[in-house]
Amino acid sequence: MIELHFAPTPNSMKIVIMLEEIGLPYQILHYDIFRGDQLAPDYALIHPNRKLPAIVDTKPALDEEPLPIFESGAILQYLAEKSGKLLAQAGAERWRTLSWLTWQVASIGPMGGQASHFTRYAPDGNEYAIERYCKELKRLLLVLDHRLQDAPFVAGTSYSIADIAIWPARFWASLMGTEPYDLPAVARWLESIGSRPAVQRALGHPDCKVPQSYVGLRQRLSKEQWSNMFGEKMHNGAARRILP
Ligand SMILES: N[C@@H](CCC(=O)N[C@@H](CS)C(=O)NCC(=O)O)C(=O)O
Repeated sequence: MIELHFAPTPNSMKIVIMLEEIGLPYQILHYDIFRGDQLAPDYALIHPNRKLPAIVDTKPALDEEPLPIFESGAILQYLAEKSGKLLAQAGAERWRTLSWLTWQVASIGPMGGQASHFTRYAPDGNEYAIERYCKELKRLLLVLDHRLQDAPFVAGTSYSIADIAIWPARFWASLMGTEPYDLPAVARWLESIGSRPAVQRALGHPDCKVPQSYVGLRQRLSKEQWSNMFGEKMHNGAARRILP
């Protein structure tokens, strides 16, 4: 059984899609990140950086102990290796998959996250930051489009964990006026992945509904929500060392 520590955001949705694709049994444990559920002391033992998603494999292959894994890229690789699906075992396709997976977690993910922060949560008057991150997001989507003009999937001929990692970009790209459907190859790829039965099951999963506070531009957070997500409570959470 895989326990999935989940918030209804693109990073957690990658893992729901993957679990639906490979057919491993899983249980979703829901976190309200605005309420600060991720700051509960014990969660640091699963995810030292206190973000979502994380998983706990209650029956790992080699260890007797339940195995926690954090960072969506590492979780996708772990589940691919455990199931023997969606990551080639060797050769060029494997390395293209890992290159594009790393591009997602190191480039379009963080840039999209900053674009999302400044367009949705930051106080007004951050025009420079909004322009910088939205422009960079658009540039990265163009890089993706060029790749997808040459191949049906990012790693080449086969659907892989790299496609699963990048596909949820559609959530925030369209929110920020960087409409990915304007890019023809990206649009074709978004639709082909979006119509997969596993992706449809993930999107329709009753535990994956997205509340209004997670979407929409210019959100107004309460002081408590702000502190949990970006302020003092979030920083204090990292300041404490939690012993196993
Ligand atoms: N690099 C991480 C990013 C995780 C991340 O930033 N998760 C967000 C939700 S999408 C989160 O937990 N935010 C809550 C917070 O920052 O306190 C991954 O790929 O797993």
